[in-house]
Amino acid sequence: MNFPIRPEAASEHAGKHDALFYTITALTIFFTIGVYVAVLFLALKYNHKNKADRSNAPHGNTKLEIAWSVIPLGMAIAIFAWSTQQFVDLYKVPKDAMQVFVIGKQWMWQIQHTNGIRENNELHVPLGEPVQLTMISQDVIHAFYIPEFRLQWHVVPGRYTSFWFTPTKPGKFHILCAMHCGTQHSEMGGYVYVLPKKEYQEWVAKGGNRFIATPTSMAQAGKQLYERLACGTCHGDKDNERGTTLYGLFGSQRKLKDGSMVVADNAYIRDAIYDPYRHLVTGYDKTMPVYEKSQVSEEQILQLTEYIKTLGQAPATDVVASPPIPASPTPGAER
Ligand code: HEC
Ligand SMILES: [Cu+2]
Repeated sequence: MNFPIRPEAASEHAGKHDALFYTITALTIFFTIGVYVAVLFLALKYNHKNKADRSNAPHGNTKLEIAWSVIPLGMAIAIFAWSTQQFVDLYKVPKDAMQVFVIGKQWMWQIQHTNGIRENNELHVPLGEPVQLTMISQDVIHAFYIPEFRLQWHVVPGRYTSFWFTPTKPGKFHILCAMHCGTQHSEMGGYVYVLPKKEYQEWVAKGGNRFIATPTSMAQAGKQLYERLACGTCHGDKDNERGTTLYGLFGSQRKLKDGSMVVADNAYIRDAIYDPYRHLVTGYDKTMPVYEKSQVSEEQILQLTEYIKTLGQAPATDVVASPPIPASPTPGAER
């Protein structure tokens, strides 16, 4: 029987989400029917025209009252625990999740893969592999919504948001914007294409939709930008008086001037470029230039970040100013 109450379920999360949804719905229907049947039955039975036996009416029943308090309470707590667990799962991103970046703007979704492939309003992903989206908006608040995956997340200006999924069915699924974002909000959508692994690799090999056989990877694009903007005049192999070294920066703990510690993640690096004085590194002053969005776009920030991620340890000798970038890994291919 095909009676679609909800869209097709096409991600690992969707199956779990549906189980919760149907359980809550079934419980609600069960109790609603139970209550209404009882109301109707009693209303008819004790209608004033009926000669029902009204002697010995019960006054209070402690056991019954405890039961109808404790059982629903237990059920509510169980549903709370179950849904909390699903919510927490959304924050447990698998370590090997493929990284994809999404920029929302009025009125389209720009998608960038680490290997340099770009798509607009389309997202190609391999079947059965975890994918993490890191998203930001260039203008107003949007929300990235894939109904078949049962996932929706806000995409806001000024900060990254993120969610992940594992597609469980090949096919074409909707991408919608779920936040009213202006005149053409309703047209801000597209499709996720879930391809079996081999087809996905072929898609990557032919350079995505635009047939660019060797797209410049995000890290390579970031490196070119880093050189063009001369970030290296201050950031070298070691901390120096002009700036800190960016080697080994990503994921490390940074000690700030105000004494606090933060982890250098995507957001930290974005701030460091757009709003550097918000968190000055201890020992440094307000000397890093503030870059405007007209100089470095959100997309370029992501590319610079990908480049900085490739900067592992500083080279042993200080001859090499900027290290060669390893050939861009094909997402999905290394597994
Ligand atoms: C005029 C020198 C100068 C230039 C040019 C410069 N920076 Fe900086 N940068 C600094 C200084 C000084 C700091 C440390 C103080 C601070 O946190 O702002 C810093 C901090 C940073 C940090 C945080 C590093 C840490 O150790 O936690 C990042 C990331 C960064 N810069 C990236 C860049 C990028 C990318 C560029 C090029 C677009 C750039 N910088 C250009 C001087 C510079
Ligand atoms: Cu939108």
